[in-house]
Amino acid sequence: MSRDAPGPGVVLGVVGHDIHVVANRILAIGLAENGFRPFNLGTNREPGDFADAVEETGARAVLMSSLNGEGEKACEHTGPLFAERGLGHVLLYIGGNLVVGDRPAQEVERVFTSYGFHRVFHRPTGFHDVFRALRQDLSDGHAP
Ligand code: B12
Repeated sequence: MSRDAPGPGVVLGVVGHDIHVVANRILAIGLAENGFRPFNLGTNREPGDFADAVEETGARAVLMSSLNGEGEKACEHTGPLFAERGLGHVLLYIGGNLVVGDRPAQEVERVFTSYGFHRVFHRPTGFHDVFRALRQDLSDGHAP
């Protein structure tokens, strides 16, 4: 995806030692078809890789996936890491199968919000709802 293409830049990828790639691919296609400019890092990524990509591309949002149950550990320091690197203005979303076991969605949301994520999508999610939220948060100038 070209840096000069129109639409807000969005970095996406799968965090941790996680190779579940299907949702990531669908999400990338959906973003492009819905007026965003996706930069897809693919699988097996650390939070720092997302920050690197934001610096490189000027993207305004990050969409992380975590499917294999590692997310709770792998994402713990995401918000502070972005803030330390001067990227506190970047919108952080995470989605997937975010924890091991059957825990209430509200509890999962609380955990990942405490890590610095602005929106948390645990388990199956309609991507059109995600794109709508993204558009809204970006047009609000995002300062959740
Ligand atoms: C296919 C699959 C695999 C394939 C992956 C192939 C590939 N390269 O993609 C293989 C066989 C390799 C695999 C391996 C493993 N898997 Co697997 N796998 C699956 C399976 C059957 C389907 C995943 C899938 O592609 N679904 C289709 C996509 C479209 O849906 P999705 O991934 O669920 O994503 C949806 C949402 O989560 C959400 N979403 C996802 N990302 C994001 C991001 C954002 C920002 C948003 C908003 C939304 C969002 O949107 C999507 C649409 O609703 C699931 C079970 C299931 N039925 O879901 C298990 C599952 C994900 N796997 C699981 C596990 C445990 C593993 C292994 C650890 C097993 C093992 N012991 O080896 C390994 C991990 C390997 C690794 N290093 O990551 C568990 C994870 C459990 C957990 N989180 O606690 C699951 C849930 C199975 C289970 N019920 O136990 N797996």
